[in-house]
Amino acid sequence: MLHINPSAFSAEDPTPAAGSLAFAILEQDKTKNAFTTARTLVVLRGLPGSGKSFLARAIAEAYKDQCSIICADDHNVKPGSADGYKAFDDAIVAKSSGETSPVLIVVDDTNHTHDRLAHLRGIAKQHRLVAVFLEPLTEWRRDTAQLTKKTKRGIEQAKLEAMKKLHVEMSIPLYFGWFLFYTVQDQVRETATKFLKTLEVLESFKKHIISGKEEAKEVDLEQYFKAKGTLHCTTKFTDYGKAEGAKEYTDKQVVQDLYGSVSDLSLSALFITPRTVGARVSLSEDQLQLWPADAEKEAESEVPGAGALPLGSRAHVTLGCADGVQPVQTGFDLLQIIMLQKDGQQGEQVDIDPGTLTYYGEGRWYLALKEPISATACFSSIYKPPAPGLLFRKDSFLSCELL
Ligand code: 2AM
Repeated sequence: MLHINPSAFSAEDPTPAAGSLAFAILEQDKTKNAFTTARTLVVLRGLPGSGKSFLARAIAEAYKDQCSIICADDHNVKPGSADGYKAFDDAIVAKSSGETSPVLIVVDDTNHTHDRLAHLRGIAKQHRLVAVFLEPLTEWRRDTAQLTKKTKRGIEQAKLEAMKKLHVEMSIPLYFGWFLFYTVQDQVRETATKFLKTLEVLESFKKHIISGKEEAKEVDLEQYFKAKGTLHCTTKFTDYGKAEGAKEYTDKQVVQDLYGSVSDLSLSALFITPRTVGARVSLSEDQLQLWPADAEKEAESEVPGAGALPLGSRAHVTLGCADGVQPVQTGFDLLQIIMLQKDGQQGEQVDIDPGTLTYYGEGRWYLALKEPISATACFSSIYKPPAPGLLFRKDSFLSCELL
């Protein structure tokens, strides 16, 4: 339960409207505890007068000295204008990069354009911060007639209407999912690398080698698979509203309620195919509430019969892809393996240290882990620039691209 100390707010602050601070980041103990250790960038987004600064202060009050607010108003940034962003961004980067930087950094600005959202997410990624995008829950947050009265900046309603259009368009991200905390990503990558190294020297693997040829030959799996960004388990690919069911998913009460919440994903298996390497995620009952009812059905065209598999069967973390392969393939590869298992295929089994490894033919290997990996993750969303930009960087296998 959230207890707000009234003295933390200025005299101008209204009393919070019932439910207007109902955010997981403020109300859920597990989430709050996790955010006191994992560095997080909370990006507030909303029209002037919608209650962002009030929300920022509520977060600061809840997290005390572990939280720092960076407010656009303090950096001469004007809503709807590109001016002033250099100094503002420098301040955000300075807070994000310092060793003594606060755990929670709150960016208080309108953030109503794709550019700004993608840019801030890029900063978060560069500095290994989990990014969460929050809009105030005030009743008037999109009512421009009320907002003109509430904002102290004297913005005309017509201008607010123009901002609102962009703001509403950007309310649907590229995708939703659970984003692994960065320290957890390091551990999962390490485990994945060990798995590939184990395979490379395994006689039965060499025999079936990734190309499917029967002759034994050397293969460098760490070169073969390229890393694909921040490790995450996609729940819904919404494509900024263009994907089918995107709006319905975004508007679901459970998605709103659990947005920003932290939970532990159970990674129960690792698998590779000639196209992808991934981790299977076994979702809990609570996590399944966020899983779209048609996620498996949507894969029917790629994996016939997948629609009849239990909800959550497609849940995975992509760890790497072969050249030219898109990450969405990882979920299809996993579903194919699960279909084979469902059809009773035994495959060729080998016991290795972390669990039972099974070869299902056509270069498909599945390692059921004796001990599932518990991966702490935040249910959040992603905005990306249209094409890799200035910050692009590529390291060795299973490291992150910057954007
Ligand atoms: P995945 O690795 O979890 O499969 C951005 O493209 C992310 O969205 C990818 O990492 C991929 O996640 C997922 N994705 C892309 N296209 C998708 C689609 N059509 N359906 C589901 N997920 C998709």
